[in-house]
Amino acid sequence: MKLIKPLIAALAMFVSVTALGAGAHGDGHASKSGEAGKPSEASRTITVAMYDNYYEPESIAVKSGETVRFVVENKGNLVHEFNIGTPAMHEGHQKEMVKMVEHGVIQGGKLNRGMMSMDMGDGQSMKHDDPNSILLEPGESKELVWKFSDKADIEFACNVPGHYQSGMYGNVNFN
Ligand SMILES: [Cu+2]
Repeated sequence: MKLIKPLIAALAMFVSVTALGAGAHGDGHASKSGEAGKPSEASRTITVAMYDNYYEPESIAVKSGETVRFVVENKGNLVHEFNIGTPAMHEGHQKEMVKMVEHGVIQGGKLNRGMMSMDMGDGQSMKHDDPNSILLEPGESKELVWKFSDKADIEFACNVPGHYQSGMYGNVNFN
């Protein structure tokens, strides 16, 4: 039974890290993060690489009202998300993504896309098709066009359980 102790230690660590992270940014501040942008209105392209567990670049600067085309590449070994939202939005989404892991939709480096359209029994599915977010397996790449309508407290973040807590988020600075 040599395996059990380290496993319990790892689990305990995960739980305490998760508890620490929850509410760290939860100021209840309900500002909007912008809206889906039109590709024809994008002023420029920003390439974002996702690793285990951080982004490159670590932060971005935009102008109020600017539309940006993001090319997001997963260069890590785990499933990662690129989600543009307020800290409160990320906190809410993290709870949904815990369910995706519990149901086996996300398994480390694998994304079970077939399961994402399944009804989870409560009329909800795990489609994960919000316009402010993309979820990628290792090696995948996808585009997202976003309009930063108004200056607000916005972060891009990965809400796969444990990733935000280990630092996988970056600031959107308005200039
Ligand atoms: Cu991640």
